[in-house]
Amino acid sequence: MRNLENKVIYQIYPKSFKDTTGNGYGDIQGIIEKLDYLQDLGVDYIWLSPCCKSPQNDNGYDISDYMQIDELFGTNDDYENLIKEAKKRNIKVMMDLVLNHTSSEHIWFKKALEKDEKYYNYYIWRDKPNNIKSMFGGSAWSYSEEVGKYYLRLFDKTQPDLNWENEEVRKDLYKMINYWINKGVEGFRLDVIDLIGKEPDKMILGKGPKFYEYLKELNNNTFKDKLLTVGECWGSSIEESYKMCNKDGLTQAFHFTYQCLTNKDGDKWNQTKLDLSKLCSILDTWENEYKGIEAIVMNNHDLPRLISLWLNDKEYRKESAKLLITLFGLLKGNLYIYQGEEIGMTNAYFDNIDDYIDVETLNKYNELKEKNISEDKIMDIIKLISRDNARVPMQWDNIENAGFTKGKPWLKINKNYKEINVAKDINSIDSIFNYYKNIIKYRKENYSKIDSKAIFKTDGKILTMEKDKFILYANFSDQNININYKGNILFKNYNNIKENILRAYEVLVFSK
Ligand code: TEU
Repeated sequence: MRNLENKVIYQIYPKSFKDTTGNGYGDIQGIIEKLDYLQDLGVDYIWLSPCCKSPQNDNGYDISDYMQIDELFGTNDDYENLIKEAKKRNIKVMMDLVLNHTSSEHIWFKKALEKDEKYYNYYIWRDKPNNIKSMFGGSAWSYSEEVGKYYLRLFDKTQPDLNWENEEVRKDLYKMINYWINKGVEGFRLDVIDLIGKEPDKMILGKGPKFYEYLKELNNNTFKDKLLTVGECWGSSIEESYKMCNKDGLTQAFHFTYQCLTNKDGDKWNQTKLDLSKLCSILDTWENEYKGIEAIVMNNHDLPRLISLWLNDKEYRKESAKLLITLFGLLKGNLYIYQGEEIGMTNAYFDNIDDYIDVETLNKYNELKEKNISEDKIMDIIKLISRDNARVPMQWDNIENAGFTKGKPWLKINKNYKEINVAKDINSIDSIFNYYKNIIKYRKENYSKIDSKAIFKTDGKILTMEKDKFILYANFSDQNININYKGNILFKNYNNIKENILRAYEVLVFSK
């Protein structure tokens, strides 16, 4: 493997990371200011969610100019300065590539609306829509009065899908990627990359017939198997992920199998209880069968905070956060950390729909209102699942606006910032931050002990993971449970250990 294994990648949502101008939005200068903090944590890469020019209808995943950094975040020079400053700290920059669609504000789409033949064929037009649904609710087809046809948009109506069958589209995208590689970007996260092979007339969306061919061409014209690339491929099986992760494709893929475990029948708006036996089976497959590099990820900008979804983010918040990073931090592959999880940030749980901004959330709210579901019932699921939960500003301090901005934050600050913030955690020896640092340090110094066969077991409350050199016990329940354990303690998430008892949300790791 191209020594791209056992890396720690820290995902930054630039809009919510650190504002240095007082306009209420995070910016690139703010990231530069926090590079020492990230170096102290021990990260190898920073993955920035998109900063290119965008009308922000989908917070930057609707790009109107791939070559221009949006002034909301700064300038192209700022981005190049970030790459330089990060490099000084042995941190590489990973760019978020949105290749499946552009913004409707992109010049290509504007020309398409003017019926410019070349750019008309950059998108997917039909006289009549079929019943493909958008990921954000409703039909995936929108009618253009200017063109007199429908265009495909698997996300928001302002995010028209690109026509990857058109070689001109692919060439323009490769040119753009190489521009950023030449600027010093050394990694790429590829947004919904499995959708580029779609065949809408056959109702094929993910991993279509030409997907692997496009992936090979993309890789051979840009990354050339030298850079760390991770594809976002919701619901990919181990076989599909394995098939796309090789020298002709990606380094690794986000499959989101375990993160979606509590989605009832695949519907995240319909939650069910965490089934530890299913978690064990997924982890067993990824740890023992998958030959590629697993992308270990608990949180991101689209998911509710995992300690809020799976465990107890109130009375046992610290124990819960440490339990999860102990289990996931001792898995093989690359470890992805989403901003704020290293200090145990939780869901924001905003009570009022007016406090939400996410297009997916607002569409879901309106859809459920139309079904005459009560406001309380709708808000209960939105408070748990909305993507805005993970997008609230980073909590740096206990001062106004959590030290994120001197202006009015674009999205409300989580009201628990006075108790949960970086300044407090950095200075507390048994904090979640310092626990994350220790897990990351252990990975760097003992990866051979992690990179071994794993045996997973569970009784429905306690999950055990046994590797050659250590055994982990994690109590996912709020009860005290008797167990027999022995060995030298390697990690614990309480200040002490109790003889043969595993307490609520307690995790213990013993070296063998
Ligand atoms: O996400 C793809 C996607 O399908 C999820 O965002 C969606 O919310 C799903 O329900 C998972 O909860 C990528 C980006 O990560 C996301 O932020 C963008 O909104 C989307 O693509 C469109 O670019």
